Amino acid sequence: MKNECLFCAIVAREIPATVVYETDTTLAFRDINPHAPTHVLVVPKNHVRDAGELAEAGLADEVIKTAKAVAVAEGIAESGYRLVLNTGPDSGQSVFHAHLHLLGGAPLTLQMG
Ligand code: DGP
Repeated sequence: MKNECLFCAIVAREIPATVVYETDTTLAFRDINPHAPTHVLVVPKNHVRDAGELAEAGLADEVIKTAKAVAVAEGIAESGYRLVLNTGPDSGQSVFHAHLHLLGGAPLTLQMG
């Protein structure tokens, strides 16, 4: 893989992923280890490290709009869904290319930790 960043490599199609939606600036693909019937990651195509950098780059709106479009396409916009942006080590962020988790398709419980 040419890109050292895993999600940059997915954006560049250097490694496979199940892409469900794409815009000029964002890509949405299924999480490899789903925690809900629908578990999609929405990433900016440009590399930013975390939620703070995402906002500073002016990309947060576009990422959330893409998540909404995925929720509509997945048929969960009305039943509801959860959006999560893990940021930094204590959050459990494991891939340091900002990614918005979109979780839904069943009632979710809130687990801390
Ligand atoms: P986080 O803990 O917030 O950094 O979440 C990273 C997510 O990325 C985690 O839920 C699993 C997912 N993931 C890790 N490697 C891959 C991969 O190679 N492909 C896909 N589709 N998802 C991955």
